[in-house]
Amino acid sequence: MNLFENKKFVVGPFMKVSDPALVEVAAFAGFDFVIIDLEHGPNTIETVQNHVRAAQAKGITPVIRVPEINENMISKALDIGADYVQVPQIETAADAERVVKAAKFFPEGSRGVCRYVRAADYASMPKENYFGNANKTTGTIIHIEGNIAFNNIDEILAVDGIDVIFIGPYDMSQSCGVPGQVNHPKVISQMKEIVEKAAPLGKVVGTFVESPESAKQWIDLGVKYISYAVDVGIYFDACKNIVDKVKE
Ligand code: 3PY
Repeated sequence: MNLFENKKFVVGPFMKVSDPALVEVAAFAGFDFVIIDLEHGPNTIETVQNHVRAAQAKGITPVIRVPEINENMISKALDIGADYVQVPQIETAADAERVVKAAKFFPEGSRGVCRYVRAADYASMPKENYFGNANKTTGTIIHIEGNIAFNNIDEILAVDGIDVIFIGPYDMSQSCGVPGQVNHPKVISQMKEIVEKAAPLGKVVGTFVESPESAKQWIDLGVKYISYAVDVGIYFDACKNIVDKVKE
């Protein structure tokens, strides 16, 4: 897990389509990671195993977004070999601590222990290698996306063991009373405040963007984990561009 090593920022799309071929395509295009989505869309923990394999085979980082704070799903995502687990709807420091506890073995946490899983090469890996390294080779990403989280941001930022603070602009826009208006001044101002508070603490911040201009704007403000659009949206834009040009 060296997603950020020697990189000013990293960029990757959300994957909702169940066919891991699109993960391979994302890797060929040069994305650094993919966020394989279990919160929205049709995927299940069983369908995403091959997305994880495809990402690792092509040298990019598989992140799994689980549907909610759920110890069992966090452990399953890491057991099948995801390098990072991304957890939505974090509201308090206690929520963030729950994520760390579920994702890390002792002493950082109390992740369910099983080595008969892909992450431990199905128990063929020496025990000491697996349990000695798992906490270092996997990471945690948490979503800050509502007013409750925003009001608790100082306590959440103080929690150890979180690798990326991910600001979800869409959920945040809803929480600000302007659903979908991700460029609304109220949303942008909350997002910027989080970025500014995270910087002196050395915390990595991420967010979701849908245009290169928006990606650049957040990168310039110090955001390092750029989640860029969604597989189906990228495909739609490409199709629309072709159709518009051919039919004009
Ligand atoms: C949000 O914008 O709320 C997200 O969770 C990213 O899709």
